[in-house]
Amino acid sequence: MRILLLSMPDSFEHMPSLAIRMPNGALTSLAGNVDAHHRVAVADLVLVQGRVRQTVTQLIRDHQPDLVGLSVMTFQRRTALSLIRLVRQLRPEACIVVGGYDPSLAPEAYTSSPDSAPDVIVRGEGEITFRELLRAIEAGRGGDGIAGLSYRSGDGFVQNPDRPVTGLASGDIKLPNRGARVLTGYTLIGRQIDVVETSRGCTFDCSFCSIIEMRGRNFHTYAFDRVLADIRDARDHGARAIFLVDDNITLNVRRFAELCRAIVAARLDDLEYTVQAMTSAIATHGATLAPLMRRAGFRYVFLGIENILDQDLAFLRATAKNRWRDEQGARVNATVQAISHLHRHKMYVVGGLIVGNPDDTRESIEANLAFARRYVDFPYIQHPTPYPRTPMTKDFRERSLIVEDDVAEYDGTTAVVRSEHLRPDEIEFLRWRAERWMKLRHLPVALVHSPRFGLRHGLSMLRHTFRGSTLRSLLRLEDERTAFERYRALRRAERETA
Ligand code: B12
Ligand code: SF4
Repeated sequence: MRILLLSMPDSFEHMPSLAIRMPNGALTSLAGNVDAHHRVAVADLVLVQGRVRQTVTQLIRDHQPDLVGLSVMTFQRRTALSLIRLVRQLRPEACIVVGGYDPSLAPEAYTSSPDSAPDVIVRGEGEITFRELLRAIEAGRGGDGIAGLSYRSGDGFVQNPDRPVTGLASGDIKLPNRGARVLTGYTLIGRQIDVVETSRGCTFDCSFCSIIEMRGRNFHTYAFDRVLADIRDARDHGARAIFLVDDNITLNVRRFAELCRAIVAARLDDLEYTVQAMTSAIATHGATLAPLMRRAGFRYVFLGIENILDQDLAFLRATAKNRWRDEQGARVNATVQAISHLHRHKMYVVGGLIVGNPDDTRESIEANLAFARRYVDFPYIQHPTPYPRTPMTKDFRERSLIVEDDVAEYDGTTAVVRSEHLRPDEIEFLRWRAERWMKLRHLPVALVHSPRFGLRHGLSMLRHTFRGSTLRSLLRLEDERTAFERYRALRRAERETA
C-alpha cells in the first residue's frame, strides 16, 4: 500500500517555526513498524507553514496514497479536520486514519461531522495497531478485533477495546524509519534536530498532563543498544541536535546516568542533547548526574517546575515531583537546587511554569514570574489548559472557570481559563509582558552559539519575540495593553495556518 503520514503544521508561542522545527516522532515510528512491502512517506507540515494546502495537494498528487494518516494534538484539531476535508476531496478513495493525543482522548470530536470524519481512529500507542490495521485492509477484513481501533461502520463508529501499552524491552517496536521523510528543514536554532525515545510513560499523575489518561501510570524502557542505534541513525540522517522526548527519563536516575556513559562510550557525545527532567531527581542526584549529562552533550534541560507556590503545586498534583530533602532533612522545593546543579555544569534551564491556576492572584503570578526572571535561562511559561479528560479539566469545569471552548486556542500560551480573581486576558497579559524580556536575555547566548543562524535570523527572532510591540510601547509612550492586543491579533492570525 502507498501511505502518506502527516503531522500538523500548527506551532505555538515558545516554538517559533523560524527557529524550531522538530520532527514528529510518532510518524517515523509508525513508518518503521509497518510490514516492509508498504511504501510510506512522512511529511511534517511544520516545515511548510504558510503553504500547507499546496504541499498536501502536491504530496497527494505525487504519492497517490491508498491511506493518509494524521497525527494530532488538541490545539491542532481544527487544522486536522480541515485537512481531512481536503484529502477527501483530492483523493476520495483513500482511507483516512487519525491518531495521537487528541483523537485518542476525544474521539467523539472526530466522528460528529460526516464531512470531516476520518475512516479510522487509532487510540493510544500506534505501532502495533497500525500494522494490524494495514494487514486487515490488505486482507479485505474490517477493523473487527483490532484493539485500540475505532472505525466507521455504516452511519456510526465502532469502538474496539483499548490496547494495553507495549512493553518496550520485548523488541516488538522496531526503530523509526527516518528515510520515509519527504520534507526537509528541521532545526533547533540552526542545528538540524531529531527526536529519540529512550522510554515511554510516567508513574506520577500531574493533573494537567495528558499522559496518564493516554496510557495509564507506567514506565517502560528501551534497551541501550536500541537507543544508541536510534541516535546513530538520527546522526546519519544529518541530525546535530537530539531531543530525548521521554515523558520522564528521570524516573530512573541510575539508568539515565548509565545512558550518559553509554552515549560517551559510543562516541555519540558530539551531538547536543535536550531532555525534559523532574526537579526532585536533579536536586537529589544532580551532584553526580549533572557532570555526566554535561559530558554526554546535554545542553538544554527542560525542567517541569510548574509553580513555586505550594497551593498551586497541590492543585497541579505536582508537589511530590518538586520536593527534595535538604541537608537538614527538611522537605523543601527542589527547583533552586536542581537549577544550581545544572548551572554549575554549564547547562541551560528551560523553565516550565504554569500560571493562571484557579486561586491565582496577580501577586501569585508575579511571584512565579519573578522567580523565572531570576533563575531560569529560557522561560517556557504556560497557562493551565483543559485538555480532554485530564483531572485538571474536571476541576476547572466544576468551578466554571473555563471561558473558551474552541480548542484551536488550547496551545498553552493562550489563557483559556480564568482564575477566581483574574480574567484570562489579564493572566495572559502578565505572562506576555514579562516573558518577552526573559527571552531577550537568552537571545545573545543562542546566537553566539549558532553565529550563522544569528546573522541570518537574529533580527527576525527579535521581531518575533516582540511582535505587537513598537518603539513607542517599549518606551511606554503607548499603553502596553494596546501592544498586547496587537500581539493577540497576530497570534490569532498565525493559528489560521491551514
Ligand atoms: C516531544 C514533545 C513535544 C516536543 C516536540 C513535538 C513534536 N514535534 O513531536 C515539543 C517540545 C516541541 C512539544 C511542544 C508542545 N507540546 Co508536546 N509533547 C512531547 C512529548 C513529551 C513526546 C511526544 C513524542 O514524540 N512521543 C513519542 C511518540 C512515538 O509517541 P506519540 O507522539 O504519543 O505517538 C504515538 C501515539 O500517540 C500514536 N500516534 C500519534 N500520531 C499518530 C498518527 C497516526 C496516523 C496513528 C495511526 C497513530 C498515531 O502512535 C504513536 C506511536 O505509538 C508528548 C508527551 C508524550 N508522551 O507523547 C508531549 C505532548 C504531546 N505535548 C503536548 C502539548 C500540549 C504541547 C504544546 C501544545 C504545549 C506544551 N505543553 O509544550 C506544544 C506545542 C507543540 C507545537 N507543535 O508547537 C501534550 C498534548 C496534549 C494534547 N491533548 O494535545 C503532550 C501529550 C504533553 C502532555 N504532558 O500533556 N511537545
Ligand atoms: S511528571 Fe511529567 S510526565 Fe509525569 S505526569 Fe507529571 S507532567 Fe506528566
